[in-house]
Amino acid sequence: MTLKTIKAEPYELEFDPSRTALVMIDMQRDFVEPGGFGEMLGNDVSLLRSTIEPCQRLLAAAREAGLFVVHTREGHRPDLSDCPPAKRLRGGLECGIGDKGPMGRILVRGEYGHDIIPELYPVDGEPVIDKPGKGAFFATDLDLLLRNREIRTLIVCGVTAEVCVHTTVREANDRGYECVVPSDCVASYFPEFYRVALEMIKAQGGIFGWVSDADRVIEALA
Ligand code: TIU
Repeated sequence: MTLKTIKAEPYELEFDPSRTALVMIDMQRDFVEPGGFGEMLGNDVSLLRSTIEPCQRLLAAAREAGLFVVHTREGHRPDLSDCPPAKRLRGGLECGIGDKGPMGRILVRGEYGHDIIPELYPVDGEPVIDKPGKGAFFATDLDLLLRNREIRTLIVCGVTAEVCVHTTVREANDRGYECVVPSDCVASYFPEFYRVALEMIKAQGGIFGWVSDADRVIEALA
């Protein structure tokens, strides 16, 4: 076992690459691409698209270093039987979960908009976790996959910082994983939420984990 060190806040993080996973959260067309669900709701997707290039670099470095790479997608079965009515009805949207949106039915598995953007598409052997909630551990087998590989450290990337990334980091923290979030590999539609989401992770001595960036994580993986 060779331990490596990521320069991060609030302090350096030691990790064992053979027990570390890269978790790419919900880099789906409907959240990230112009013309998708996110933009239809009035959001500026360019704020999210800035993560694509650093995520690509980090994903390449992680694959090169032999890290376990996992992708997630938020979405539901076509009959919506796994979508809580509270989630489906929230916001009273004219076009919400399950409805026909600009890129297919919103947050429904198998639809074009639900899939991962081509720039970050999984390669053979990389599991894709389809999750009905915001957190990647809720009602999925992610924890089982990670424990079977004795994974201890998670590098968590994706969107959005304060919603699915944060929920996943909090779930992982309570399950005993150490999480590091590269700041340029996560984003929010709300700049203030992005800033505070990262502050909240590293406050109080790293209450939920560590914050670093793509370059410093890549340097550590080299
Ligand atoms: N993936 C994820 O964060 N899902 C969301 O619904 N995010 C929002 O910010 N709305």
